[in-house]
Amino acid sequence: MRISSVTISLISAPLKIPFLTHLEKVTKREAIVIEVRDSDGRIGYGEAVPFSSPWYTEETIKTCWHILGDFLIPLVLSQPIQHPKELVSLWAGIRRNSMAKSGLSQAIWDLYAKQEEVYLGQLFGGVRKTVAAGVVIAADDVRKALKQIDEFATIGYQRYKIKIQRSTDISVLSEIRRHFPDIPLMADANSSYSLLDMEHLKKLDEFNLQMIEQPLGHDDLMEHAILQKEIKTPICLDESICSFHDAKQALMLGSGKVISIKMSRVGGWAEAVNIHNLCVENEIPVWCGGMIEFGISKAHNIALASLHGFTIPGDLSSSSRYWEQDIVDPEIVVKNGNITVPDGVGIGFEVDEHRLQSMMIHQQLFKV
Ligand code: OSB
Ligand code: MG
Repeated sequence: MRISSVTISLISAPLKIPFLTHLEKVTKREAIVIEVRDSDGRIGYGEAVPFSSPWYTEETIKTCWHILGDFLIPLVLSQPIQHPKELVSLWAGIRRNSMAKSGLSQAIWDLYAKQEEVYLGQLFGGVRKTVAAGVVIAADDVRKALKQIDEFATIGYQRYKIKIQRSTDISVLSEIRRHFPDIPLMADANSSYSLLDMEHLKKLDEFNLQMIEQPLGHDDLMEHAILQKEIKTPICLDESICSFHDAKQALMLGSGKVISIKMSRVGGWAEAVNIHNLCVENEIPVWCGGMIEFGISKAHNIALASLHGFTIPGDLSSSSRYWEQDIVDPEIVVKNGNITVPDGVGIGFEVDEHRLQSMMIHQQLFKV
């Protein structure tokens, strides 16, 4: 498919408001923007979304830069690629490093869709004209959380996900339910509990949560299966699902009732779509998870969430949720609780190269 060069750019921007979990406080976000060019001047865009430190997955901005520059990009440039489906076998010898793979996979699929002159989502059978928007509340304290819910409610978000932890969960959830008895609410624990907390976790059934995300170990499937038998609230797996194989095992074990699919966590488009298809076959609902990302990654998420198995509102929020200014044009907006799926070619959004330049820390060019 005629790839002539690849550029990787480290960008950085402050978040409008800090994003707090029991694991980390994010105030500034770095990401790696990947541009894949063909000889006709088309550009495919991807965004690798590891954090600056390895608190969510083991990858970091630096490991990702290294894997892209020293392994993945040289492989892609060293031989002709007919179709982006070939990336899976091309990268089979490189273990894990999913976020690096995902970023490059995004850029190559975007370029391919532009060469074929179709919307990216359409290549995977995307059917939705709009995707349901959901927002994450990760505030310093419950007062700020309530204020944020109030503000986001004016935009009509269809789902609110609150970050919880063992020490404050009951008081935070009680306050939220006191003020907002009926909002569609779920909680994300980012592995704040262990099986020793079983009796405590049963108490969370009272809060009418749509689901609880990743209550136990980040790499666990077995204990989640034990927990799911004891609590009514559906468990949704996030960190535990890093591959199609993980998803298959989770279904075999009954580790949860819902899966959050993040293409960055599973290594790119092909793996994400395979997990989606597996879940559809097994009647497991899925939603699209977020990574506090810029507009390129968000645009890929919107295309992914246009597939029919994405029946639950995901972490799909507007550009303005995190950024004063995003790098895509037009910016991503939520209207009446929905985001319109674009119908242009590729990711369907332009990238504002000027704005990208203004956020740039450094850049590296790779040629055939
Ligand atoms: O656990 O889902 C998570 C963001 C960064 C890292 C991990 C998680 C999150 C979110 C999604 O909760 C936030 C978003 O992109 O809106
Ligand atoms: Mg999560």
